[in-house]
Amino acid sequence: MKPLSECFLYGIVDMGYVSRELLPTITSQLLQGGADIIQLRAKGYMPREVLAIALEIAPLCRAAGIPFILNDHPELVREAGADGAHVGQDDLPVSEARRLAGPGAIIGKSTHSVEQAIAAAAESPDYIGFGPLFATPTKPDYSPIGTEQIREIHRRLSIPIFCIGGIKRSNLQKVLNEGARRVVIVSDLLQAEDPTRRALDCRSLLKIQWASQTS
Ligand code: TZP
Ligand code: MG
Repeated sequence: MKPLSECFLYGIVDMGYVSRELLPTITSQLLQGGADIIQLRAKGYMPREVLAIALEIAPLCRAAGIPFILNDHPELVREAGADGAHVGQDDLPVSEARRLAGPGAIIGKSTHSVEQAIAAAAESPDYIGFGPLFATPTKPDYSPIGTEQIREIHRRLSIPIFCIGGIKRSNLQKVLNEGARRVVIVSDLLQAEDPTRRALDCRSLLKIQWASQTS
């Protein structure tokens, strides 16, 4: 499986955007487009349903050698054949999620400010999400935090940081110019006419940035 250190484009298959029937198709499209890590986000679904859906997605990610993460539900990680779980500020602590998900699982945590990111890092998640950078219909109740703190948070933390929230192909270069290295993109991939093409375009911008920072 691809290590997190090599993951730059994080795609979320969010059931607020994709019907259950189309989930495997769009997951495959994102994988073909070079998504490095995939999360299933099924807000409002019963654990039983999340498990059934995850069991359809997990083999696709496994075949692609890409980590598959469940939003919430660390207790389902093993049964679903997933590789980890993502918890929010109001969810279980990282340590508890890790205990439920089992040895070797990837645990990520959402953060919405520099202070939260620093506090979250002290819980030793495998990565954090940082945002929403911009206002987004995917998480409408959250105030955008802007891009000014991206550099600071990268200076202060050494774990992988995935910037998130309102990131699109059209503003990705700006976000990278502000210091982001890794991004989560949800609606811009899922609503693209050709999600594979959109993911490939985003991946190539990330790759150029990544190559320029390591050379
Ligand atoms: N957490 C912070 S912003 C966000 C989540 C899940 C939604 C990102 O979605 P989009 O469509 O890429 O703005
Ligand atoms: Mg949550």
